[in-house]
Amino acid sequence: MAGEEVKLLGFWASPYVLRTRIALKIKAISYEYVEENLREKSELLLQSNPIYKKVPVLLHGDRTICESPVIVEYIDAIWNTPNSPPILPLDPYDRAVAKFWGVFIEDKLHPAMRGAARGLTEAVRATNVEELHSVLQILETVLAKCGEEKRFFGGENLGYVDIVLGVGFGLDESH
Ligand SMILES: N[C@@H](CCC(=O)N[C@@H](CS)C(=O)NCC(=O)O)C(=O)O
Repeated sequence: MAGEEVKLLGFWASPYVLRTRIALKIKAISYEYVEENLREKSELLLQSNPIYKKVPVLLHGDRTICESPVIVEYIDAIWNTPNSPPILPLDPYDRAVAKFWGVFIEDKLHPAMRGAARGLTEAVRATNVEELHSVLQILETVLAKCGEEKRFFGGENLGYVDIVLGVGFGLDESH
């Protein structure tokens, strides 16, 4: 399976697509990148992701994988040779912790960031900024604790939480 053709449907400005490109880069996977026009989505995108009709979509042989955290996890699981650095921790509990913070980033941080930027009135924005502060406080505490002796959330190498979180804060493929 690992040797099958890999294709990624993406959009240049999408942080979600960037997550998957970073994962593919970590694993040194050759793949074909197909840039989508999100105003005029291709038949391939509509057929591959009929539920959400969004990028990224990973096509691996005859398999289709959607949703960036799921794709990152899939890439990690399929290309798991001893020479390729793991993206998720190998220990089941550490994996669960990393995935928990991934969900927190999706469910709490991203809506709080959107709310702080887009609140309709001054008062709503002020409440949203407060909410964002408290979410960031939680993340900062966790990251400071994890980072005490390590460079990244999960250790010395860029891992799952770094990828899920970092694309919103300037992490790109060159990292
Ligand atoms: N939860 C999805 C979000 C993907 C997403 O929102 N993709 C945007 C590009 S940044 C998209 O395809 N938008 C097209 C649309 O909403 O029609 C993931 O993590 O992959």
